[in-house]
Amino acid sequence: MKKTLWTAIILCLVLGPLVAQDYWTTHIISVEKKQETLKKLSHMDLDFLMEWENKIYIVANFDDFPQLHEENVPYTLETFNFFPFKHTRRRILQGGVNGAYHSYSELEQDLFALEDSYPNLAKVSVIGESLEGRNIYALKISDNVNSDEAEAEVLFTGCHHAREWISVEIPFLLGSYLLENYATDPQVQNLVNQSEIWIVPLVNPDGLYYSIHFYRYWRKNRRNNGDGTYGVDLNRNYGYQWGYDNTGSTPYTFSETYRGPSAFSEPETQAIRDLFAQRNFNALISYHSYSQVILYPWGYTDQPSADDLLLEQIATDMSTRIQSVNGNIYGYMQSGESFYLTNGDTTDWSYGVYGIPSFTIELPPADRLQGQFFNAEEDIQSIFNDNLPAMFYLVDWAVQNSSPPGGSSEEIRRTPGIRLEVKQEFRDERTEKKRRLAQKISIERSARKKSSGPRIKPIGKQNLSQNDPERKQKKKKIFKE
Ligand code: 0X9
Ligand code: CA
Ligand code: CA
Ligand code: ZN
Repeated sequence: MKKTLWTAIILCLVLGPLVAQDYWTTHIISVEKKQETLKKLSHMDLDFLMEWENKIYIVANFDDFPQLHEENVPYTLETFNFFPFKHTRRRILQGGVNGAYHSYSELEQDLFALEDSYPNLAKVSVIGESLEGRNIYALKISDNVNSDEAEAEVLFTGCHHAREWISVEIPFLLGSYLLENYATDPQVQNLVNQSEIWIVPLVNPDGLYYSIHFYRYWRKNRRNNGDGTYGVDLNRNYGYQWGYDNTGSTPYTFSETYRGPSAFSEPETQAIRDLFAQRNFNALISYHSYSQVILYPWGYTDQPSADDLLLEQIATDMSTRIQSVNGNIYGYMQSGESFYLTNGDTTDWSYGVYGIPSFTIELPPADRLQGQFFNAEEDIQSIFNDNLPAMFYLVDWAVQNSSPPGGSSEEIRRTPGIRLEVKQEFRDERTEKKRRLAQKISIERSARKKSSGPRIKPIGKQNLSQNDPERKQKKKKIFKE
């Protein structure tokens, strides 16, 4: 105790000035005091701070990190443990580098822990490998999880975009919720028994790593584009109407919405494509943030899809269910009717090729002023609570709609562009609500057009590469966390 206090005092004295000046570029890290590690460090020009409880503490500058990765030195970021800032302190101490949010390795651990605890219900598989060699994990949840049963299949994905940390948590929490409540909650049991729920919480592990350790606003994957720029926007790399125009994605490597050299050029999108080829999904939600909205295809055009009514119906139903939890409102609309177009996104592809209802859910906050890509760690749980009934609803929808009437147990594979069924009552009452919404959107759109030209991304989603510290970096390296 005394020792801790002294350490803290000494550190404050030594590092006090550092905090003010170099807060963004200088960090304190610790490494295990191991022969192997020390040998690697000895080649580097580092600022050793102290040794304590079998760990070596180091002051590392921004420029040191690439080398640490190059040498494959495992370290822990300690900065925030020494200089706690406001409310976040306790959580960061509990949850490692990025607080209560999952890093790649934390997620890996937690997924395997779920599999270990619920071997009959949960199965983790590796569906692909990222550019930098990280695994892309899928968690399958079902009764008799090890056998492939003729049940409805629903896919939930998260984190196509690195900085959208909350989008890892929501699908992950669905997994843990289902497993933890299976034994006691008949509704959960029912749903899990009748379906195969697939969760891929982290499609872009390299990007997430970069966002945690280097640049919080990183969006794309970590493709070396070979011209000094990095990253392909994974949500522009899917193979349906890929590169349809240069508004919904761009051919420019530096752009935040760079679509890549060809459709499915990236291993991360290939992993999802290949998973689809092996499974028989009936519905999909791809989580993103932010803006609290449920979007459905098409994204590449503002023309409605052949299944516009059905997609809207499901979106409305999900929105209603979300709202019923805590009153939080998630709007809904066709993607291409929002204020920007997207081509090559996940949901246009899954709907366009497999004909399944597909949704992008943009999680909170509702707008930039309420925190942009940052949600308080304390809010993760309630964001999940809000979303859970919508997730249940979609799985239930898939269960109700996946097998042909007459109860044949044989599965149907939907063919591209198949027309789905819409409840007649919905067709009849597609209502005031839609008209009012359309009106509201068109007002917002024209306001945006007036202020900033047509079809640009909203503020806070614009190209941020000017601020990207990567520009200062010379070396790029492959590393594992
Ligand atoms: O632009 C995207 O990929 C998604 N938004 S985000 O801010 N998370 O990057 C939205 C994809 C859905 N499509 C459209 N809104 N058109
Ligand atoms: Ca964490
Ligand atoms: Ca099953
Ligand atoms: Zn996104």
